[in-house]
Amino acid sequence: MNLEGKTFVIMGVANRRSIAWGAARALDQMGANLVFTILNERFRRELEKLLDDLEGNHDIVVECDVQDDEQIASAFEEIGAKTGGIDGLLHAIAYAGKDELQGGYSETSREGFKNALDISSYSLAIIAKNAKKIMNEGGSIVTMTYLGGERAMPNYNVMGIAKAALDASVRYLALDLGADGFRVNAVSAGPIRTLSSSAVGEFKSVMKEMEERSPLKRNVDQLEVGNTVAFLLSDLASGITGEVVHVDSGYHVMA
Ligand code: 0WD
Repeated sequence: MNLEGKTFVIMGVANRRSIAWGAARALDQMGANLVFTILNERFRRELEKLLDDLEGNHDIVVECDVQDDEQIASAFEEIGAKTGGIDGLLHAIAYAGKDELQGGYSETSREGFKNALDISSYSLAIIAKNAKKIMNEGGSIVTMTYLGGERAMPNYNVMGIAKAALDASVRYLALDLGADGFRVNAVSAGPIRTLSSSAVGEFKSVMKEMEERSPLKRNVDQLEVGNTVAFLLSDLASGITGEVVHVDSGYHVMA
């Protein structure tokens, strides 16, 4: 796939293992220009170490904490001014406290619930609001979700509720932004070892079950997920919006 001349914003690279980094590598191989947003300055050093691995244009790195409305607005203004317009965006951001990701869901605190839903679900709406102002014709937004939003899975708890809200947000944003010709979709990835997933209780056993029970009998990796993100960001997916595409070795079809 050739994405030369296209510019995409990547949100959510924490380190080399991040799914967002898998997407960045896939898009870079396809010739796209990339803009990165980071949670805070702490992540800039980590990202800069990785950027040498990319071939294409990736000079713009902007701080954007999705809990800060003003910072989001100024980040997207800056990105718009520096790029002259973007063709799409990957939102690969989620957070829940470690305490909330083990034991029973009924033990979730009000504060933990608010925080998880704010960062992991609401953020897509406010990002869409700001991104649409600088998006070129045919622009596309992709977010990352997980099967735990469709089914009850041990330990995923409040993050499952957040993913269910995120999946519904994809449908409502698809309707909203569709009026301007913009698309909004989600990729539901199988379990992948990253900084975020290491906080989920008994995560190893989830990965083992994928290997044993999924139709492909193996786990997926960041690059496979990234390739699907690239497809949804590209014009090849011009008729797809409001969709959740599972990149999980087919695990979601199993009873
Ligand atoms: O198995 C997995 N790893 C799966 C992940 C399976 C299916 C879906 N996902 C989803 C996650 O829920 C998330 O939405 O993919 C997305 C990316 O997750 P990841 O690549 O597994 O995790 P990670 O490398 O930790 O990146 C997520 C990043 C944060 O990292 P940390 O570890 O510091 O929480 O999200 C960013 C941050 O860089 N982030 C924020 N960015 C802006 N503002 C914020 C924030 N407030 N909070 C977290």
